[in-house]
Amino acid sequence: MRVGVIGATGAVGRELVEVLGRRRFPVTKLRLFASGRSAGTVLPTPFGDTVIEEFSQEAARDLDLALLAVSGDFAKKHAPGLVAAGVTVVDNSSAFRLEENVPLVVPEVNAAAIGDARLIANPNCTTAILVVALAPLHAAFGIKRVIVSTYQAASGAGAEGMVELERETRRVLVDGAKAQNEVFAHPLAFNVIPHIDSFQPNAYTREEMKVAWESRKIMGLPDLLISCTAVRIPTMRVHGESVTIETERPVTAEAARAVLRQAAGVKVLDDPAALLYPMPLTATGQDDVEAGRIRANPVFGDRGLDFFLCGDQLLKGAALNAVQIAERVPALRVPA
Ligand code: 2RA
Repeated sequence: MRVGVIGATGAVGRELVEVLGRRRFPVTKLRLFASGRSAGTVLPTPFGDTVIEEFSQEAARDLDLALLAVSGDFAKKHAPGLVAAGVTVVDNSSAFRLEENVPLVVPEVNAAAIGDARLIANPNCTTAILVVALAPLHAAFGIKRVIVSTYQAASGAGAEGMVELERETRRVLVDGAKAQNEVFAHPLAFNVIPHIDSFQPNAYTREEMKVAWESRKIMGLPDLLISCTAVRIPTMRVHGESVTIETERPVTAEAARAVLRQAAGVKVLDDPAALLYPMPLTATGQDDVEAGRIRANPVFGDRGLDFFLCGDQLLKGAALNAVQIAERVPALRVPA
């Protein structure tokens, strides 16, 4: 299969190339596209050294699969043209996620939604990490309401965010200087920032609303009551999420643990006596979303649960989920 990664030099683009190799995606030719600035650079990949090309629709139209790790504006401009040329597109941006005729997919939850679509949207990282745990709990206990508070890593702001966190941490520790911010709204080193993406008229941020809008679409629950507070913290690449749910049917921590142990894409790490719970340090580089600190929430009697999730923002939150989607596209299936 001729596979193109568009936005190959970004944090998600680089991870896409690694994931394609690691999952032995049937690539006959890998092409890497980026802006003119990077064109001509040779990148080592699991498929051999590959020269970065400047993107144009003309150059990319003979691909079978295009994995887009670009801005929403770029995706809006170019994805329809690629699809019209017969390319299957998996888009990481928010451009098409809420469009009715574009499936928004987390394969563990709604792979069937892919159908015969040639343009498929990959959800926001925070949403993808959340729904792999919410969906099996909903199937088992019925979810009435969800309250989420996030602890989001610098990687959510791309490679520039990661570079800024590292540089500013050094600046403070090594140079004894004040941190300076360009990518984030405030210095992130030694800080937490309750502000990700733009503020909306309802006083939530767009990141917080994405969690609500996208979870409802993926889970097929348009009326799900869900509220999110999204916070950036000074970690590198794993998003943590503190989740409270109210359920339709009685739930216990033990029953929820049993459900999550069986859930695809989830790894239960929940033994406080052994100091075992989800953490960015253990979830980094892992495909599964870690779930732990599972406990009954007394506010909701026997119908409430608290738990904590950690998922690698660049993997399940982005590149891994995109490749898992591509693996499920019927038109791209390689005959056994
Ligand atoms: C963030 N969720 O963490 C966003 C990235 N898609 O900033």
